[in-house]
Amino acid sequence: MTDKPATGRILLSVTGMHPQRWYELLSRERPVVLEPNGPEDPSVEYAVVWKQQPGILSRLPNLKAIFSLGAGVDHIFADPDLPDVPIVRVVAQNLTQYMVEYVCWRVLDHQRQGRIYRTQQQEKVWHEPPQPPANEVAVGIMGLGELGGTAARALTALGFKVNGWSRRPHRMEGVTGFHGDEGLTPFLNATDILVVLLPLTAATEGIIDRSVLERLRQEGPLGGPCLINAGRGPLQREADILEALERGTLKEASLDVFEHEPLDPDSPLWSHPRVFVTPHAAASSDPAHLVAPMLAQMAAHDRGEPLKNLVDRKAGY
Ligand code: NDP
Ligand code: OXD
Repeated sequence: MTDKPATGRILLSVTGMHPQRWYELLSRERPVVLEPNGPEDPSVEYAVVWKQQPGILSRLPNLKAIFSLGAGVDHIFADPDLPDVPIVRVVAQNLTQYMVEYVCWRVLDHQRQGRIYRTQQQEKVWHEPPQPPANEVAVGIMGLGELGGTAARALTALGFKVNGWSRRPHRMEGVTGFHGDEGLTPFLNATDILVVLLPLTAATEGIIDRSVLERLRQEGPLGGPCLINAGRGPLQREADILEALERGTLKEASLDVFEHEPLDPDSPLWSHPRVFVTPHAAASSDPAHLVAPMLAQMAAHDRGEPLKNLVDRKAGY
């Protein structure tokens, strides 16, 4: 007989991120393992994962739910042997706040000509380039969910014109809403700074391609459209971004995520003068903020209460 603890075990399966702090905080309330005990481990009831080892979750016959260490869950769906249990993703005030800061920082940098000033400073040039005010600049946010929706509110508060594009229709004060395939072209045509906060799904993979970049407003007040991608790297076609920068259909880009991470040292994006690179750091998951709500959800679920922030498996996010 397997000795099953009174409180079910947690399997912590993490790659590309250090598990230590998650392990320490989770184990304060429940036993945590990093590997199932044998080919089938009935003692594990919850899994907490980031890019879990493929197949590992199918070895847990008593698994009740999977918790993602991030807001995105594409890393979970990459597993071909994913068991059919609820998936909970991160929705947390501190993660949303980080993302809103990142988006506002990058939008303001593009609007206020940050790149030009950085170059001028190196060359000791005293010159004021044209500075269109926020209310003349339209920011278009692809993905109006927890992160995109909150960023939209912050940008309207800063005075920007804000457009949003989502799968289903949304009504948000101060935001012009577009949705679905038919809404994409009018949304892009009305956008000077495109902010991508979509999840990576079968429907969104590769969406930021040449055809999308060409449909952005070319005659806007910034002298050309700008792209900010903080969603997922495989949403974008990097060759198309580089080509659009060369052709001038794209003025500048701020990229936090990449088709392959870490970004290859040979990628021309690193040294492109009109690309700003950050290492998938727009909104990091902080165990100090995220572990307590995860453990609380596990306890509530054990008492028969419903799980919150569930992923829609059919939609893939
Ligand atoms: P949500 O699930 O709350 O929102 C997703 C939004 O995308 C929704 O508005 C949804 O539309 C829209 N959407 C999904 N599929 C489509 C589609 N096919 N066409 C049009 N719109 C679509 O996610 P979050 O806001 O919490 O997170 C978004 C993403 O941000 C994550 O999936 C993750 O990839 C990324 N992320 C990146 C981080 C980083 O550090 N770079 C940190 C955290 C997250 P609808 O509202 O109609 O459902
Ligand atoms: C996330 C991320 O999905 O950090 O939370 O990318």
